[in-house]
Amino acid sequence: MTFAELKAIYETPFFDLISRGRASYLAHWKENEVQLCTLLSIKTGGCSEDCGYCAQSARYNSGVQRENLMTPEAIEEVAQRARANGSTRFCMGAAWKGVKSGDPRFESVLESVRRVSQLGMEVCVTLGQLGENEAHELKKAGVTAYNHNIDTSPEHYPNIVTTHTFQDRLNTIGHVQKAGMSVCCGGIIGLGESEDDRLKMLEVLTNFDPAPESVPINCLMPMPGTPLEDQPPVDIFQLVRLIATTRIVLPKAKVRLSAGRTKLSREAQAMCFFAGANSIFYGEKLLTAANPEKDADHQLLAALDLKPQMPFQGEHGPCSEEQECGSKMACLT
Ligand code: SAM
Ligand code: DTB
Ligand code: SF4
Repeated sequence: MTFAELKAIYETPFFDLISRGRASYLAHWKENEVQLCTLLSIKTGGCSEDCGYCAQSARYNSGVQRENLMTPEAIEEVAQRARANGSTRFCMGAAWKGVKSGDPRFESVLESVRRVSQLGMEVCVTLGQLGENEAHELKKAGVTAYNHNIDTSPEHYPNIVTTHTFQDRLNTIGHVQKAGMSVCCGGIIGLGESEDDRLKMLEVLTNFDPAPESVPINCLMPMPGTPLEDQPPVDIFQLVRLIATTRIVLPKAKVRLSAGRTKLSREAQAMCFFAGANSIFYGEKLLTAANPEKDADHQLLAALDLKPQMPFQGEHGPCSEEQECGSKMACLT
């Protein structure tokens, strides 16, 4: 899609826009289901990159302590608990610029992926840059989706990150697509960008081939010590507009209401779900930043008559055919 087309949708009168978002959601998804995803930071802090929003960059005094890569055993334990708590997707994040085949740390991540994929949840990883080989190895180990955000528009990106380029991000996404993994790619709002920048980001996402399977929309969590620590909060109606626009132009994607929910009221989150968001990160912690309490999320979903997506039946293994829901896993229904 073009920027002009996206802008025309985004500028639709607010209530018409969210009604269109809801209609697009209902046409493509089972009514009133929200996917719960658990996020685990398997390697925290000490990252070489200078992403201006990130508490895990070694360049900023954010108070985040550098930790070693978690063992496959420890990761598997957390994944088992996540499944027991109703998560159907387990996402492992590492504070790395990227990974290289043959590196023992990458081999260890592959082993973790093999173990988690046996549990019957969708397996997502976000490890930074990948080449073709690394992408193939991850796919072979059982990764469902690779998360690699473009974060903002190509124009604004160099104001936020200087240690790698927007094109580097696209190259990794190309390798992920070529290896046959689903792409989870979205961005952050609240980085000092304009609303046009957000639509330019969406323009890039709508031109991916194949389309992204999941689009996380993060609101900046301003992390102490980072260059963006004093950014003002995002306007809720701008967030809802962006979610509705994303739902309309990428109707089959999971639109994930990601970082920043601790700053949103229940009413604000309800509006995001109405506009088309159908997935959240679930559990008290994101990677290093706070997330709502589990009980609060259960209460919110119950109050809105939203059901967590049904768990997958691990023992039946991956489904050979892509289902309407976009997942490649066998589900209970
Ligand atoms: N190092 C890998 C990378 O950069 O792709 C994986 C981890 S990185 C923390 C994953 C994503 O988290 C980033 O692309 C960004 O969208 C999001 N993120 C990081 N810090 C954030 C913050 N303070 N607020 C909102 N989103 C954030
Ligand atoms: C994504 O888009 N958001 C998640 C996940 N993908 C890896 C990460 C959010 C991180 C928020 C900041 C933190 O916890 O440090
Ligand atoms: Fe490193 Fe990823 Fe944080 Fe950037 S966003 S500093 S690459 S962990």
